[in-house]
Amino acid sequence: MESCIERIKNDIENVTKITATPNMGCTRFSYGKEDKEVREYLIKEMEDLGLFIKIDGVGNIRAKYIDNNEDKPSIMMGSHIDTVANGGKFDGLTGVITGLEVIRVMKENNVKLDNPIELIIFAEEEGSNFGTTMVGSKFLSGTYKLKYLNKLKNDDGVTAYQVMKDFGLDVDNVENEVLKKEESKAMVELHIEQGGILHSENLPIGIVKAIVGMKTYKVSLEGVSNHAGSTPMYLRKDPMVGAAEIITYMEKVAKENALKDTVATVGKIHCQPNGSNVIPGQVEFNVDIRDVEIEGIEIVAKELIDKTKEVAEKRGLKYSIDLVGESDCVKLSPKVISAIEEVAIEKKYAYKKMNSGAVHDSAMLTEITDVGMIFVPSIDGLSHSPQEDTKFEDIKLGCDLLLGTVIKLGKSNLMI
Ligand code: HGY
Ligand code: MN
Ligand code: MN
Repeated sequence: MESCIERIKNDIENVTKITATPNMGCTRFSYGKEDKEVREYLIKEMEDLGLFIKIDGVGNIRAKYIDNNEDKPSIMMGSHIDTVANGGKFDGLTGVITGLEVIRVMKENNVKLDNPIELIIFAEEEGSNFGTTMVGSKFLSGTYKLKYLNKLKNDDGVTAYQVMKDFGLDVDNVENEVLKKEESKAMVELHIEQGGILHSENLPIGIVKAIVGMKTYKVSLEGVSNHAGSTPMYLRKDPMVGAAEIITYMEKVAKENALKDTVATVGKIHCQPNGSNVIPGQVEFNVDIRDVEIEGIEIVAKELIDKTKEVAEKRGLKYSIDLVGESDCVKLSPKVISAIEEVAIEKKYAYKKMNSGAVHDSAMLTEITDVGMIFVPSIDGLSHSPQEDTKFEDIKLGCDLLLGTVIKLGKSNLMI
């Protein structure tokens, strides 16, 4: 019993054609036109499989394959379908398509399990709309409450609540849809590694031990907007130069003063009024800090706050620092890890146990259910880029490992 590489390829190619930036990678933000089109495609595939489909108030899709076992907790699979701007074909989507394929293969082979199988598509995992990751899974896990959606705004200043309402979601009901412990026996997410370890070591499979935690801060610096030509240097209150000083200092701290796995990134910056002959009035940027140890994150966060205060006072700038998103470092379930490992050994797959430098929705479910993750290689470790690539042969191997793991977890003799 194996997955079908042609169906996997067909689904991934069909979905990746739906992008706001053709020929420049995948751009599919949650709640947008492309997201709607992909949802329609996948919901049709799920309906054809006879799955019971529910869409919650923030747009998470839960599709259940029930076979005289509806009173039992589900074995869950899934990931996300939204992307970063000009992102890759495989980030998130691979976990959704392989989950769909696992259900197809189980139905075709009339596999009977003691537990229902559930495919979850998490909404707004990338945070491309509102600047904070894993929004859908933070609501499904009950981490975020409804009022938070009026705090979160997109670049046009529209609240997340309104964006979701306009998308046709029953947002007000979201707090009644939190995943309960008794609903889930395990969650297994398949995802591309988004790093270069597996590809460089020529390994087809990664079994994830831990997922990094992260904190995202939004720093806002306000100076005096003025003429670029007639304003002497000594009279300036320039927030762009202040931002540059803080951003380069963040790199230094992450490299030299934190822990070996600590990373800090500034990838999003806004400058007002953004004219080449105008000294900016305001500059805003996000600082994304991650590590598998919380201490690494705290070191960089403290230095960010202290440095911002020092630079703002020195340059006569007003400033604010807001924590706009965070998630804990999580260790994954030893029971699910060993289930994945047993199947990999049975199938004679070479594999490596490793940590994840990217965050994933499954990280939000570790307090509710037993969570495991399967990685497949990213060629040259590239991700969040149009050059992101993974061999379909590796995706098929990962899918067969996911299938074997779900069957192992779904047999009652394997208490978990
Ligand atoms: O940012 C991340 O790690 C994930 O790709 N959203
Ligand atoms: Mn992802
Ligand atoms: Mn991503």
